Amino acid sequence: MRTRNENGVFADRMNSAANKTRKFPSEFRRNFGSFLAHELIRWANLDNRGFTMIELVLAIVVMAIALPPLMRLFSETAVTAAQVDRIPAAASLASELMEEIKSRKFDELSDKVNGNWSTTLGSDTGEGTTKANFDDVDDFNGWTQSFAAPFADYSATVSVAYVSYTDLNTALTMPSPVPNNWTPSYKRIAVTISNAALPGSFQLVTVVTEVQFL
Ligand SMILES: [Ca+2]
Repeated sequence: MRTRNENGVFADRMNSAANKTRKFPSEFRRNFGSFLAHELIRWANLDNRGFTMIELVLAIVVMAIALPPLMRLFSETAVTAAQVDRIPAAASLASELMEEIKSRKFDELSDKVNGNWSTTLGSDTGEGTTKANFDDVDDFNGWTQSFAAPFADYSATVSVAYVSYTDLNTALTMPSPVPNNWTPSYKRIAVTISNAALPGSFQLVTVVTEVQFL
């Protein structure tokens, strides 16, 4: 005859359920026999155990070691993103100004005097500091300007110098006085764009010669 316990459940059913609960881990491992099963059971057993003090301390130590580099990585990424946005704008502004300079003639003089082109570089008499008055490329030597919004945080400087055809990248210092037949027929134009968010300035350089204006 089947007997019931105080909750009204059959005793033999209770025993059966208890046996299944006790046997479950070993049967589970035997049936599947895998490391994964073992780990699952171990994880399940740990579920209600909570953390020991040593585990908590270790977790804090790991966080303390890992967090600073991670935070630095995030801030560096933000700075780099700001720079990436500004570099194409700087290149575009430099190119625009360079094209404007190159649209002017090679020299104020229409022909050499004593074998020389202009012996001073910069705006000529009557041209002042108004860009619209500039009619040759070296009028822009020493030119500085800012830009209208949304590029108000960019600025430009320009330098123009004679260079020898043997070294187009090295500006020649004008001698004083300038001897006859000294000035080369090449001028190096350097447009430099600056922005406070960029680690360095952006420079665009080209060389022009009087031949292209003939
Ligand atoms: Ca001029």
